[in-house]
Amino acid sequence: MASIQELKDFTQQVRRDILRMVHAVNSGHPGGSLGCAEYITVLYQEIMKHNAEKFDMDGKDQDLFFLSNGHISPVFYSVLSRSGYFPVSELSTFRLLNSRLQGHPTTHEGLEGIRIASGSLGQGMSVALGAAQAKKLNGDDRLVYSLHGDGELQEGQNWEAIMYAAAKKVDNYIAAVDVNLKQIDGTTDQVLPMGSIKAKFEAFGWEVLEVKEGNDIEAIIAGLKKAQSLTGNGKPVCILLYTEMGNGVDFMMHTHAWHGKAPNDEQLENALAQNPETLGDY
Ligand SMILES: Cc1ncc(C[n+]2csc(CCOP(=O)(O)OP(=O)(O)O)c2C)c(N)n1
Ligand SMILES: [Mg+2]
Repeated sequence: MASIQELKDFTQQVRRDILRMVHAVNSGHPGGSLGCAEYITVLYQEIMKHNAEKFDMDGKDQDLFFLSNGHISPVFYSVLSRSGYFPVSELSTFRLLNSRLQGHPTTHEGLEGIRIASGSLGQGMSVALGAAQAKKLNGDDRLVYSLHGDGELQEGQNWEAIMYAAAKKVDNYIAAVDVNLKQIDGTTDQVLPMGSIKAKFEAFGWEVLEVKEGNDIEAIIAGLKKAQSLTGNGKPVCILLYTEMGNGVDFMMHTHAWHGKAPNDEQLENALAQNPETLGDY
């Protein structure tokens, strides 16, 4: 078990990695990545039972995580590497030709920790549900986790999966939605208002809980423990995680502008000064 301070330090280094990765290639998605840094850190460092040293695609007797909003790959790659899946130095190859760290995660490069290609939004829940059902069929009592963007919920395939999960009582599954109220071109309300996401999941038969402080490590741990306690009761579980896009870098917060834009040299320097090194840069 890591201390809260250790988890905060880990997250701060993850923020640096995200910023440096996208800056180096002048492309990628820092906004959502920064917003989800605490959540993915807590999952891999505190909550999931997983084995970084012996990665295989099946993940039998391990908890599985599927990143559906694949554009936030920088945060995923950073947490995976710093959790021991692959060398941290490989973060320097982000988005380069022939790199295993493509802009959106893919499987055929064999990067340890990646079990699905994602980035074409809306598909991750369907895959996660298949994995969760496979665990049940195999008598494997570990859990499946996934993460989705709020804008991503506008993709129709999600609602087919949400309906299926409840109908088939996939209760070994915890899906989280990154509710930052923003997406590529503006607020979710400007692009396509969805009304109450909570009411919608509930209407489909899910157990829903909210983590109002989605960038607070302790609130996330409490939310995930509560979610775990709700599994096994015949219903899939949804966590609505209220985050701040661009969290931890003052000029990237409260705007959708950094959804998919890299900082320039000066902006990088400013952003890194707000997030001093904790575990060592790659
Ligand atoms: C099927 C599909 N349509 C469109 C896109 C382009 N796209 C990439 S990210 C994004 C916005 C997603 O919003 P959200 O899930 O809220 O992510 P956030 O901006 O909060 O990181 C869109 C439309 C895509 N990747 N896949
Ligand atoms: Mg969003």
